[in-house]
Amino acid sequence: MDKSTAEWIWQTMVKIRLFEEEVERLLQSGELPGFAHFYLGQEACASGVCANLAQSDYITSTHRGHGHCIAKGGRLDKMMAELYAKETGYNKGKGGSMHIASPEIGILGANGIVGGGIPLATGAALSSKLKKDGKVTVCFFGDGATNQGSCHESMNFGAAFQLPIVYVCENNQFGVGTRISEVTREPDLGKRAIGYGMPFEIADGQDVFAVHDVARKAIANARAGGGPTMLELKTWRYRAHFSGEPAVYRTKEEEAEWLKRDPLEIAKKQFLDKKLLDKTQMKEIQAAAQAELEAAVEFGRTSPEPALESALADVYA
Ligand SMILES: Cc1ncc(C[n+]2csc(CCOP(=O)(O)OP(=O)(O)O)c2C)c(N)n1
Repeated sequence: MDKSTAEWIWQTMVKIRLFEEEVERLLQSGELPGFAHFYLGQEACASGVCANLAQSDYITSTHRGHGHCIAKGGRLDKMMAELYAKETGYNKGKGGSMHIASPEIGILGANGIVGGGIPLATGAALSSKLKKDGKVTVCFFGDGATNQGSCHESMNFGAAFQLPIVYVCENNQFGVGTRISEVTREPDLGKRAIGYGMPFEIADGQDVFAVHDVARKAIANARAGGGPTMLELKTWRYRAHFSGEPAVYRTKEEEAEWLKRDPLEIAKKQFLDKKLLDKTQMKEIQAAAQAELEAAVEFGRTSPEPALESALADVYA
């Protein structure tokens, strides 16, 4: 990893952490409407993967999508305005947390339907193959989504037609309150790729170097015409499934074990040890991210509400 990539990754991980913590505060205080699925704890996954993408490449995301959006270059102010349901948001305030999309920068959308993004990603990759546009699609999904039919159908299709796509399963161990081991016998979800004749890698999702490494190879291979790869990133969401849910299904002991391996702490140590970043640089990056976040909140707060007459505009179904 070179210094500029390290800088970008640290900036991205910090932005995701600060954004999510702020959204949590704003929801708890009642200032933001609705609820959100926090990406806290999974920062290394989106950051390590997207560090290998160009702006023109595509991603599809999930209900837990803020981290993917930030890592693909989403602006904090337009994201925050969307959460405030304001006209200046990415979806003019009509999408909210689970539907943020920005096709101009390759974000084909978060998705409230579990497994819903996987066929969309596969279709985007098919379009790239037919148009020979050199783009790669990264499809993010959770462990729960691997048991959706759409996942099986899409991965089989992607492999059969050797599409330029990387299927990234962020295995945070739970689908709402269901432990993946209760509903799936094989703990290594990456091995499912064998059934499709697709290569796979299983990596530590808390270690951004490990994530970056497997993603770099898979994305380069897809771009070179080598077809899809499945990545399984073992990770842990710090919060409950969504804001306000009690998370009674996890033990304090396993939570404590995972918290010992915080992705930002691991990254910080490695950046310093490998002399890719120094402490002053890291502090400056953190301060800049904090300032950007504060400006984003102000933008969201003060932006206008969508006009009543626009209620049916951009609504397709
Ligand atoms: C088709 C469908 N079924 C059920 C739900 C309700 N639901 C929302 S999130 C979720 C769990 C998803 O788990 P996973 O894919 O592992 O993602 P994670 O929440 O862990 O990031 C479920 C069942 C839904 N939104 N869509």
